This record gives sequence, C-alpha cells and structure tokens, in this order.
Amino acid sequence: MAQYTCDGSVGQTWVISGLNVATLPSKWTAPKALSLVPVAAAALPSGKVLVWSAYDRFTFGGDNGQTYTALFDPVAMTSTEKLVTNTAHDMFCPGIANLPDGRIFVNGGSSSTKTSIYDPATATWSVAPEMNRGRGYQGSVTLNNGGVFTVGGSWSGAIGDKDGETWMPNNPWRLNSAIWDDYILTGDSAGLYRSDNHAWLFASANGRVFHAGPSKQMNWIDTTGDGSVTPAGTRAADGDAMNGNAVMYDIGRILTVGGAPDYENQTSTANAHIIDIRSGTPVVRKLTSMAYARAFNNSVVLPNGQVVVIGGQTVPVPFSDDGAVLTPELWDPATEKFQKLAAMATPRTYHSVALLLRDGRVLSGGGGLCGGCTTNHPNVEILTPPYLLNADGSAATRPAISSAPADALLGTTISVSTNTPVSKFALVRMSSVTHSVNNEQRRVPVTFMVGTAGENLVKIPSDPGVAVPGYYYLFAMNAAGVPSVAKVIRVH
Ligand SMILES: [Cu+2]
Repeated sequence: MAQYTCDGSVGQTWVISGLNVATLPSKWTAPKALSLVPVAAAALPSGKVLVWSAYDRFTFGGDNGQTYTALFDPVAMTSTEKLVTNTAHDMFCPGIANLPDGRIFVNGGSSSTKTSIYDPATATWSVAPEMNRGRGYQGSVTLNNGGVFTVGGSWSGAIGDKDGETWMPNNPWRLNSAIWDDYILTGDSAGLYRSDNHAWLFASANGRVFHAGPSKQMNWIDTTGDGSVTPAGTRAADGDAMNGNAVMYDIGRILTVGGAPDYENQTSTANAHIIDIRSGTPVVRKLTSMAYARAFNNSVVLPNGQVVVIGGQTVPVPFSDDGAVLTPELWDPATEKFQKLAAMATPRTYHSVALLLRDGRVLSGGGGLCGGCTTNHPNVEILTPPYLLNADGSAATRPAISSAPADALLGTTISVSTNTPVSKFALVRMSSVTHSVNNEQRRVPVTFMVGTAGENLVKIPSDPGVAVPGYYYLFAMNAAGVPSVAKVIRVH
C-alpha cells in the first residue's frame, strides 16, 4: 500500500514512498539538543565530536576573542560545554584541519589572523602563529608533509589579496606569493567578498593540492616555496558551485554535488560529477543528477564508498529554511546513481554540519546562528545508513574488529583480527567541517590477505599523498557490506 510522506520541502512537495519513489531502509535518531549551534565540527580520535559556534552560543558578529565549544559524545548522546578564552580567538567561520597528530587546527574566522590548536589529549587550546592575511570562509587542508595550506577567505579581514599561505609545525605561516587568490575565484555577483570563499582542496603527493572548486575552473597547486598554480580544466558543463560539496570517495576520485552560481539567492543545482585525478590530468564525468537541487548541503563518505548527501536548500538564503531539503540522498559508486533516504526532522541549511561517526553512522547538526531567529538549530541528529539495516529495517549483524594496532606506518602491513571472516577493509580519514566544506575527509580502500592464524594482514598505502598522515577510522566489512564499528588508527 502506498504510504504518503512529506519530503520536507516545507510542505510544498509530497512524494509517494514505496511506490515509484523508493526510499532505502534508513533511520534517524530524534534531535538531541546542544547548548549551542554547532556551526563547526571536528571528529576526535576518542570518537567524540568537537563542535563550536562563535563568541556567542546563538549569534555571531565582530571579533570578540572567545568561542563557545562543546564536546559531544555520540554514544552517550551527551555534551559538555566549554567557553574558550585563552586563545582570544573568535573561531566563527574559520579554516579547519585535522593535524597528523590528532590535534585540531583552526585558522582565521571572526578573529581573522588568529590560529588556535585544540589538543584532544589534554582538552586544551593553545595559540599558534598568526596568518599573514586575515581570512574567513577560506579553504584549509592538511598536506601530505604534515603542514596546512590555506587560500582565499575575503569574508573576514580585508577584501581581496588572499593569496595562499602554508604552515609547517613549529614554524610561522609562510606566504605563497605566487598562489594568487585570482586563480580560485567564482563569478559571484557579490564580487571578491564571496568569490574566493570555501575552496575545495585535496592534498596530494609532494606538497601539492588539487583545487576542485567551487569555481568551475580547477587547478593544481604546489605549496613549495612561493608556490605555483597550474590550471587543470573545468568540471565539464558544471558552473560555479558555491556551497556545494566535493568528497574524495576513493583514491584519486572526487564526487562533486550541488552548489549555486552565487553564494546566495540563486537557484541551486542537482548536478553531480566525478573528477578522476589519478593520472594527474583530471578526467571529469557528468553523472545522473540528484533528485533535489541543493546548496548549503553536506556530504559524508561511508566506508563502502557510498556518499550521503544531507540537507541544503533549493535556493541558498542564509538564515532561512525555505526550500530546505529534508530527504538525504545516497550515492553509490557501483551504480553512480542517487537514492533517497529517510527524511530527517530538522532543516539543515546555512551553518549546518555533518560527519561520519566511529560506529559508521552519520552525524548531522546545526544551522542558523542568527540570534533569536526561528532557523537556529542548536541540536544534532544521527542517521543510520542502509548498510546497517536489513531490508525489514531491523539491525544488520555486524562484524567486529577484535584487535588492531593503534599506530600504522605508511607502506607497512598491520595485523587485524576480526570475530568473523570479512571481505573488505577501508580507512576513512577523521575530518572536520564548517560551511559545507570538509577538505579533510577521504576514503582509502585497503587490500588484505588472511594470515596463517586467521588474522587479516592489511596493507597500509605507502604514499602520504594517498593516505595523508593522521587519524583514520579502520572499518572491516562482511560479505553483505555491513561495516564493523571502526578502530581508530594513527597513520604516519
Ligand atoms: Cu557563516
């Protein structure tokens, strides 16, 4: 029998699920209230998630030299708030990187030149060097050599001249004077204030970075010395895709979805493309589009290579939930198509976040930060994707990793024990997100052999441009594709 459900587009559209529009088995927890709007989120080696808003729990503006943060435990569904004042850094709208040693690196934002580092081992924040350029809404990414590259970000500090700069541990920021802001611009009608925002950056070998968007122009960036930029073509017929997403779902392969030609008030697209950068010369393919046009969405890669696209709205309008898309879509690399998942309860538009959790579920939260407005969403909800459920909606039987080393050196083989024979292993880098940008997440499928004692001998890639040093979830998957809870491994 057909079942009528609202797809969440604020009462505008109704779909018939189970008839012509299949929804894959999937479910959400009820929204869990937090003490603040989680505008930024970072996955920690403990499995907990660090979230923060701005100087205030519910609004932003100006440089107020402090930030409300909280530590969310997705197992206990509890959170602990901490007001961070010692770094004098208002960390609203910054760049974020997950350093190879597990620390969370936050540069710019409302305090535009500041850099702060969170150490999860001590739960403390410390001051790192200031950038040469003030920035907010820039793109940052951890490099294969352990540094951090950042570029763009005219939303904060002076407008324009936001050339790249690179930080190496125990060093000041070094300006890459030949990596001009101009290379990454979209054609936004609001000009430079918007056109150098939210760069999609993917670390590669030898300090190089692939710039996949959101401008339709793509580039290879070399962060050595003054740096250099080599144009790398366009994303086929895709236009500028501001506030869309780019996800490295497999080695050297990036899925891009959604976005809009302008930062706001322009119709989003449902576009989807694959960018294959394995040969060094990007090969772009247009895919069958999503069912929904979206911008301000988030996308999360699962250990099996599927990508969950969550939230967003049909026309991006900051601090509005009009046209919010409550139905996530799951992209499958085997079919290269999208299928709908169960709708979530809360619109997740501007200032929303999503991250993969250690247990293979997906955290979605935030949206708003506009004072007393009705579009503030100081809560999170958690998606159980189809791979954790049987066809009847009951919980699938999961394999378990009984032992794995805490550390793995690049190019070595590690011994991993599981409670049952498994079919696949994958590493997924622990990552961070704000404003629909997560340049840290990447999935690295890994090969293995079964040893004489039944142990799994898992091969860690040798190239730090493939397995960028850092903390990874290691998932085992059984023949049915059901993942284990991950073991957290430091790859270095
Ligand atoms: Cu913002």
